[in-house]
Amino acid sequence: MITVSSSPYPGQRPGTSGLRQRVSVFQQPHYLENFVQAIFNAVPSLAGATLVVGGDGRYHNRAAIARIAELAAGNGVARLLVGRGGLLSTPAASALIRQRGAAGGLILSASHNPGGPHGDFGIKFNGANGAPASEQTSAAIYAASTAISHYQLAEGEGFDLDQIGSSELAGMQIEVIDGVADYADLMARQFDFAAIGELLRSATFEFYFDAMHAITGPYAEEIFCRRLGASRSCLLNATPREDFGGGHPDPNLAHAGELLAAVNGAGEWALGAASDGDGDRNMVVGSGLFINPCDSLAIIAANAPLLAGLGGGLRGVARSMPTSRAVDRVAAAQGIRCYETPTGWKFFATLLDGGHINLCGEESFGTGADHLREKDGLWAVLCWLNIIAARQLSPQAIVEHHWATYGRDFFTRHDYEGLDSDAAAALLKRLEGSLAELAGSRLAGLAVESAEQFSYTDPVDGARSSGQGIRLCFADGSRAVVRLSGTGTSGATLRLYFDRHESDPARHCDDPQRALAAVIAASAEWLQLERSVGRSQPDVVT
Ligand code: VG1
Ligand code: CO
Repeated sequence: MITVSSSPYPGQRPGTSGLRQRVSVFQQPHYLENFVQAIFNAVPSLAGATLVVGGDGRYHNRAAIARIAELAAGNGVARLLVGRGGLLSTPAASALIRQRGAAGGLILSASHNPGGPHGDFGIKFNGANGAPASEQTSAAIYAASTAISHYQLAEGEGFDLDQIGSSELAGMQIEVIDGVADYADLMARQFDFAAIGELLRSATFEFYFDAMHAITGPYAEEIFCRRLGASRSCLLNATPREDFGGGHPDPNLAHAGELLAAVNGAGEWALGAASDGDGDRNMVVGSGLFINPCDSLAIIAANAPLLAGLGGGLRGVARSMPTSRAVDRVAAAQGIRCYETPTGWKFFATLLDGGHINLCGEESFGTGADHLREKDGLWAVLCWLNIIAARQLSPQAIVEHHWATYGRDFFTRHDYEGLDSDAAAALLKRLEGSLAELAGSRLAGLAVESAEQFSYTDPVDGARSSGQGIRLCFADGSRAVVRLSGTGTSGATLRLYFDRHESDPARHCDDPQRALAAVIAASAEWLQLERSVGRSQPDVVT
């Protein structure tokens, strides 16, 4: 056993359940060690217990796992469960923690952030329920990281990350397992694999899945090709690469060009899907049809009785605050409750644990359910395949039928990336200061009904979270939400969200930007972005 002295460091952003930084920052001496030791200090239940570790395969994954094994043994972990090749998708890790009774897991990923030696790396800590660390645990880890004086290592011979089997390191058992099989078994229990298999093998249906050279490739191959009989040619970019092939593993219209080209070239009976770096998010598209994640959540909710994993119906649903209110309408029709939470999956986890909901989602392409405690990209794609197979309707017809029943919630998100952090913080401060005088005023002709900072009290554990995004509600029913991203690693990212419900199908239009033009103009007048952060156009429009 070796004890290395070390000094406090301000690595983790307070209030976040993990650490996300440039690879070069992680490669500094003691940096990763400090954070992982802070986790062991803050979560004493890990000693003597099982710990899961795996990542999305990005650069530095293997080196980090080798070091984490030494730290785990040095801190008395009894058993380390590692995905073969060091690979585990975020949802698969969450499931594994739950299935194997682990006390927690370390997921090595910076999700959608680019990888490679010049890209980003990250470590997330999930607790015994498989969910991202709660606000309280995150705060305890942060506090431990500012008070750290040393870390403990057990040095031993390295173990073979690519070979399934058991080995030992200073009394700790290391088990390298097949991370894909358990997850595929879990999916087989959630869906009607016979019906989906028939759909995927039929000549009239075309399916494409883009793994974006990130973690979901091996999972997609096992599930779609080996178990469901789809042709191997339905998979795009299915080999995990340390730099994601130089791409940006973010499933959105800006970054999934290859997928969009394939699906748009197919007929109405086609579905395309993509996942992000660590496999927790999803995008689904039809031919010439973008299904926004808020609508996707609502459509899954409306079709829940068709999905075995949702137990024949819904207990309750939840969405993050900036997500459109499309799912609220489905909940109202079914007489169940819809919870509105701050952005981030940990807020859904307590509602799932408490049995209040069994379906939830975010506008940022995250959808999930009660089967584990993370958002789950492949699960959402399987929902769509199952719904199409059960209803024998094309994606287009399913979406149109939904809008005809519930009306349509137009939604868009505008991201301004790489802003000067001080300028962005000053902007948010100025906006907050102007909230009181906004209510009752008009912006670009639109009457403001209310303007507030969103706060949330967890109905299960009573924890209070404030400052979760500024929300303006207008008299015509539209909303604008402003918040700063918590996941970027360079400068600040400002996210603006807009939504508006349209009940008259005759007034539907194909372009959400046009449908939301009035509320976009109103918030532009308020934000004055050109003046405050020197930008007039967003970098990414979803
Ligand atoms: C973004 C999304 C948020 C999501 C988070 C983690 O956060 O907006 O909805 O939960 O990423 O997703 P932010 O703070 O940048 O807006 V991921 O795929 O990192 O696991
Ligand atoms: Co992710």
